[in-house]
Amino acid sequence: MPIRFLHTADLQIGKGFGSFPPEIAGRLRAARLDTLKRIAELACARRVDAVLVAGDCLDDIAVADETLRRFKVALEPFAGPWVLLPGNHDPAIAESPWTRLRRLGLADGIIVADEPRPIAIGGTAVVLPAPLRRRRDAADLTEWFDTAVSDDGLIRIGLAHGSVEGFLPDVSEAVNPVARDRAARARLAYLALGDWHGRLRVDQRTWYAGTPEPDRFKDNDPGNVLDVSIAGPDALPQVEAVRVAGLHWIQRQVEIAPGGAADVREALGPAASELERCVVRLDLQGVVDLATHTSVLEACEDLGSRVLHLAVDDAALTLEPSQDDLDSIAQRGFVGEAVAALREQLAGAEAATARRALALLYGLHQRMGG
Ligand SMILES: [Mn+2]
Repeated sequence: MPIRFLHTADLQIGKGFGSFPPEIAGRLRAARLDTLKRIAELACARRVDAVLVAGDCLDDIAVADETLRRFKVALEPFAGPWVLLPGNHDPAIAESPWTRLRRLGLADGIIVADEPRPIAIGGTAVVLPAPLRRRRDAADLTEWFDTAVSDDGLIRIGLAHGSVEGFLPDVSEAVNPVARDRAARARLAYLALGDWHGRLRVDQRTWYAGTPEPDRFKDNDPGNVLDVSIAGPDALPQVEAVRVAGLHWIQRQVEIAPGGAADVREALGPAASELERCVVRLDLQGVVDLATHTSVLEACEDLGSRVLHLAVDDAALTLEPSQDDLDSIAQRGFVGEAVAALREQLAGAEAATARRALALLYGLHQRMGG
């Protein structure tokens, strides 16, 4: 008997996005709930047997009750079963979002996998969960899968949250480790993993789904859920990535040449048709005259009013006033004296500061139509 399910993880509902302005942070939080609702609708439309969430449904053990209620509502389009695994952001400690959710009342189809014991799914499969009971565990919590007994003919599916040993780039593996050969050792047809926010195939039976809604500028293929079909206990899984992300997070390095302000807008490339769904960070670099710099700032302001959010880092953009720039700034009175003083400093130790000050003066001058 086959099984088909959606595999997702790392929704981190309630994430604060504290580095963004409050209004934008609110929209980023709302996007995660919208995406969860889309996943529920997708599960319903595709008539899957279950949705497995491999940890970090919620961003923090202290998320507000309001957030927990909205989380429950977002699950409603799919009756279940949902199998929700506590991860390092929402570990199953004594007083956790899971105990609070139970008090708020959970629908029958919602299974909180906060105990390491088998969960039967529809008579064809058994899910073996490895819930986190603290944020960090040095032990491999998936070890019990190896000796877990299940009826012959059942499809064995592992569900865990952590770091596959010897596999992930730039990740400490001392915390929440998962043995790289766990699927083979525990005779799993599939091991559904969370914690790594990109989509990643570890082997043909072991996958990270990645977060379904991007939450940072990292180009590792977030924004999908995995639609997994398994024909029987020994069959290989068929895995299809389905795009569900609501927002695009785009970070670009933009080399600006003199006269090249249009490059700011062109940096976004094909995403340009959905600008209002883009969270953008531009790192500007290059050497430009002041006229170009003013045009670049205007182009950034224009782009900023078209996207959901734009952050610009121009620390690596070097300003090199041209003779035209300097000649066009008023030469008389207080401004003239300031310009003359700054021009003298262009060759000195404070040259970078002098260039910035001249750029400011130039910008003011242009805006006042001088
Ligand atoms: Mn995590």
